[in-house]
Amino acid sequence: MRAMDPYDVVETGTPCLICETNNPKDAVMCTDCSAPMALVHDSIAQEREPQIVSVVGESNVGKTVYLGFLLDMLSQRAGEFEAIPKGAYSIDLQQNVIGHMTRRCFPPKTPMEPNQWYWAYYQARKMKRKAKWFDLVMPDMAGEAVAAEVDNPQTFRIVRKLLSKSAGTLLLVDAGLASHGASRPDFFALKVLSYIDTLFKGKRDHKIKNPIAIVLCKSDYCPEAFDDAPRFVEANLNRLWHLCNSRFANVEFFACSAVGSLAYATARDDEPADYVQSIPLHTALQGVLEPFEWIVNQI
Ligand SMILES: Nc1nc2c(ncn2[C@@H]2O[C@H](COP(=O)(O)OP(=O)(O)OP(=O)(O)O)[C@@H](O)[C@H]2O)c(=O)[nH]1
Ligand SMILES: [Mg+2]
Ligand SMILES: [Zn+2]
Repeated sequence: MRAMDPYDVVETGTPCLICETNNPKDAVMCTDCSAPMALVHDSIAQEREPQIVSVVGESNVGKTVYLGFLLDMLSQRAGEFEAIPKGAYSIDLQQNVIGHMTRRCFPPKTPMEPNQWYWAYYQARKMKRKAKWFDLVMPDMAGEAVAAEVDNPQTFRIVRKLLSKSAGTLLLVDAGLASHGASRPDFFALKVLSYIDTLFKGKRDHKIKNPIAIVLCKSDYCPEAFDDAPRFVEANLNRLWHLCNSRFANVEFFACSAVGSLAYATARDDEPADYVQSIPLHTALQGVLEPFEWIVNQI
């Protein structure tokens, strides 16, 4: 009898949902991109092609906080949706965020290694009779990984795979910084959008049709963003505004905030003197669900 060739196992194994690499049947994570293999098993059980919604933005923009609260709202049947988490791993992200915020601290920074990211897989539908169920996969990427891939394409293949397979994208931008005249949020958003533009190989006269929601995070620092989000973008993120208009057919702008009031803690004796930490005194969610609802209505 021929000894079992390890390559046979790989070839007959399960293809990863994100990067399509064949994995051994009992693999927990994809050997190539680290996406949880439970996504594949759960999606086979649903007999539907899952839709990926990606949340991108610079490090520290507020992706983890946003996604954690969004998933928590969805699982509490907020708005016009009902959503059911598939698999216990889908609850870890919201539990992590809610757990930290109830202790009045923000969750820690997402590690750069994809095998440490949280993934959520939800089954969702509108709360209407006979509304169709669809499956949503939402990973919480690290901003540094997004930046690395955007600056040097192919360095973080998982980011590339996720963005190219996404049915919709939420691009988070730090509105607090932008309102104070910083150009960094504008440039970062511009890089991500031009990356997406090349990824979908849009011809010069064909605009990209994939829905992109521009989410103005930390709008508690600049309440005017809530009054008129497009106007805020035109005034404070002008480069982004122009690229959206010239290359993307399906863009919408939203203001969002997770905290009601903040306190600031300064250095202990053993810490650097310029150390300031913000402490969320209470959560007050504003505009968290709207961008997601809009994306889902477009896909
Ligand atoms: N004022 C205000 N600050 C916020 C809000 N959301 C997040 N922050 C601040 O932004 C910081 C970063 O939030 P995260 O959600 O961890 O950011 P991230 O985009 O996941 O960052 P990476 O994990 O490094 O990619 C938090 O520690 C808070 O200080 C908000 O709604 N309002
Ligand atoms: Mg994070
Ligand atoms: Zn993979």
